[in-house]
Amino acid sequence: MLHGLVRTPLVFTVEELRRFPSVSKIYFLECSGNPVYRKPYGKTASDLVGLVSCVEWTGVPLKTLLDEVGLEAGAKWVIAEGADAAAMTRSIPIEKCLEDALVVYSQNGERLRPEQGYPVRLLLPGFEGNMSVKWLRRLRVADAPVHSREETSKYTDPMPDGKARQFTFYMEAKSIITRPSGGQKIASPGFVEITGIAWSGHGRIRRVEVSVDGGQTWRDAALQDPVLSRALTRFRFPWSWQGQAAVIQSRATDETGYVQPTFPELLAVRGENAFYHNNSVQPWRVAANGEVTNANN
Ligand SMILES: Nc1nc2c(c(=O)[nH]1)N[C@H]1C(S)=C(S)[C@@H](COP(=O)(O)O)O[C@H]1N2
Ligand SMILES: [Mo]
Repeated sequence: MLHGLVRTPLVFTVEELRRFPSVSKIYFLECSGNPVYRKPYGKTASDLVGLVSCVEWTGVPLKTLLDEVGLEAGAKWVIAEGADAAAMTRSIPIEKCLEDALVVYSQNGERLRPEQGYPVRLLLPGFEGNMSVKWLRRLRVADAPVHSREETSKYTDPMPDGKARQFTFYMEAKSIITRPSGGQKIASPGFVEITGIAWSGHGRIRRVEVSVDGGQTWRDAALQDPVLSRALTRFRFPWSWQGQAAVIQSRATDETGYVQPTFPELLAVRGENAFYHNNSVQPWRVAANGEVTNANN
């Protein structure tokens, strides 16, 4: 159902939704609690940033549906409601709804799986995963946000001054080395290809740098084409490892010029009480015997 500040409210079935012109787009989807902010951190790349995915989504631009019903004056937010027992609800600014929000029914060419929101979910490219409401049953156009549980008690960011940031939608630029990474072991000294993924909710990844000396010096990694907006980007970096103990890490820069921060840099701004939106650089410790562990632990 699409109703609220619209000229012609619309109740439609999934089959009717699928009669609209469709688009297929590749986007990442990441939980903003990926990883949680506080130590102790996990052991592996999957423990640390496993709550991210990147697939081809198929559905209808939300703009097409909003054009169909006609927005009335004062339409500033769209309130999306899920059909789960919690009726999970989020408020989405109208600008995002008209820019690139999708109402999707397929993922990688197959219908959404039950756990991904079958039959229909919202997909907000680059915004925190929580806002991509699954099992979507209602979109209400409104002049103000609803201040639901997920945008007050959850998914807000407590700051050192005791106030909290609300509506921190964007997932900022981030990267992680996935090989070699925590839990893995380099078999013997010699050539090692360092590789990983980078992404940004603000658009394309422009650059990924890798350091193999604990952050003293950085060099550019190669980005694998195509580098898509708001999608995971693979990077690769050749390393000649002589069997010494080392700390390796990657840092991403996106098309806005924003550079991924270190954890101490994040801590200096956000303080100790933050929880979501930890996009800090992930250092891995390589021991002389080739074992790789989380250098933050
Ligand atoms: N209706 C509904 N939608 C939801 C959720 C939920 O609990 N209920 N979880 C959200 C959260 S917190 C995230 S991170 C993403 C995860 O999407 P995925 O399971 O497809 O990775 O879905 C979001 N959409
Ligand atoms: Mo999440």
